[in-house]
Amino acid sequence: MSIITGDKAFFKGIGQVQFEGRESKNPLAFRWYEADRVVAGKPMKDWLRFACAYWHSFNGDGSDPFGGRTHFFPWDQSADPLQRAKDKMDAAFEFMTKINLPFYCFHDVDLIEHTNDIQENEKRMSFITDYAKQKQAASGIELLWGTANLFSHVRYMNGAATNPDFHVLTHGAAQVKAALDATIKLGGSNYVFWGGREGYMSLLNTDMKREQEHLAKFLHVAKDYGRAQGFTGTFLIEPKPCEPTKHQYDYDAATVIGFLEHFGLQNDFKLNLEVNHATLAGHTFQHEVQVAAQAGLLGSMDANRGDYQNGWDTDQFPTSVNELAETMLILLEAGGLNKGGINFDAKIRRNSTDPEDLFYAHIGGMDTFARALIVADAVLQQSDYKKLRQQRYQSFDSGAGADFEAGKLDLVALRDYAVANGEPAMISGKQELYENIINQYI
Ligand code: XUL
Ligand code: CO
Repeated sequence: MSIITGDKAFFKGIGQVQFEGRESKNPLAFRWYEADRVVAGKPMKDWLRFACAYWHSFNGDGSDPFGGRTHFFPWDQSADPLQRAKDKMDAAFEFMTKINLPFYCFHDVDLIEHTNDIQENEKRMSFITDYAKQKQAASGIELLWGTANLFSHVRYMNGAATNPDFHVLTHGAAQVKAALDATIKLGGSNYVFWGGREGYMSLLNTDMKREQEHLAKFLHVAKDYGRAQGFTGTFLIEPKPCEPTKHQYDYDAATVIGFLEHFGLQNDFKLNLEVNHATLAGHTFQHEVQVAAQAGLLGSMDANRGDYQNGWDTDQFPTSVNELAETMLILLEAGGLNKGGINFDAKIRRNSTDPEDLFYAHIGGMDTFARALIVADAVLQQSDYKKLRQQRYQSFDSGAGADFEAGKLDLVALRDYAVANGEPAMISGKQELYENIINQYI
């Protein structure tokens, strides 16, 4: 990969970020993320498949509901929207190259500004994806997933695929078609649906059954179109319980799995799980990953964290090795993400206003995941963790317990066993021991 220097550089003075090891004092170096280091049989980069989220890193301007922009970055200065889009893409590829991020993810409107003219938008998408194709070829960076933003435009205030007005639904379809075309053109591994406004603000004005059926039909036609165009990647649904809607239909992993199976979508769709969305649903991220993994529907991850003192989606960069180590245990046992990856759906704070803050944020996130992966692998390889968990269930390994698992015992037989064997002995769950094992390897 060539390093952008001189006048053309947006991140002047920042060179290639390297792995320097645990003792390094260089804030622009990795302490744990060593792309080619082999962990559990394959290089770290293949387990983690990190991606940059275009919207937070290159569109985010620091504004919040209480104040306007605080981030004034040099790639959004041109008066011409096409030139602005190219400048932003130059900045994005410079950043990703310098920090060694192998993938990126986008919404259609992140790549290039959209108008209210569908055909003009299609032309713009074609223009900017031509440019992205060149940038990908020159850098080796790939597209992890594309998606359409069906939640920001005023027309989507009552939803897109679940809008009570069919006309609005068709505009959503036009955007999904163009975003799918773009994803296919750029060789994307996945295509994401996050239904920020696919839900309700009040049940009083909502025919929930009809809206959910519309959502399923919409996903079917999108999937059929993608497959007809030769898309072999995975379609992903990203659960979130609320925000911006009061209740989102893709509430959490279990809800989405039930929906996919009910509407016959489970063979083409998997889940893209996001840390802070899990927390908002009242779950740990580990819980969501486990639910998806055991259903064979673990697709990809959006990495971030919330704030335990408040209840909205703060999209901060991950920093807790302890929490992520628990997630990595599940990921390792599930065999990885296959075509998925770990997308930093996280933003630097409103008052983090220097270009290098974007580097610190991603270095922190990548190092935290790398360290968590190493810890989880050590726990699985070196400790009694797996053995202890397995032993908790040993009463099902033979005898009547095994007969029960094999479906050989009816309710009366179970009752008779209880009578014959009296009161069970107390067996400790040993939670503190398990918690200590994780800490022992950090
Ligand atoms: C919103 C969110 C989205 C999706 C893509 O909470 O996570 O950015 O990841 O639409
Ligand atoms: Co997300």
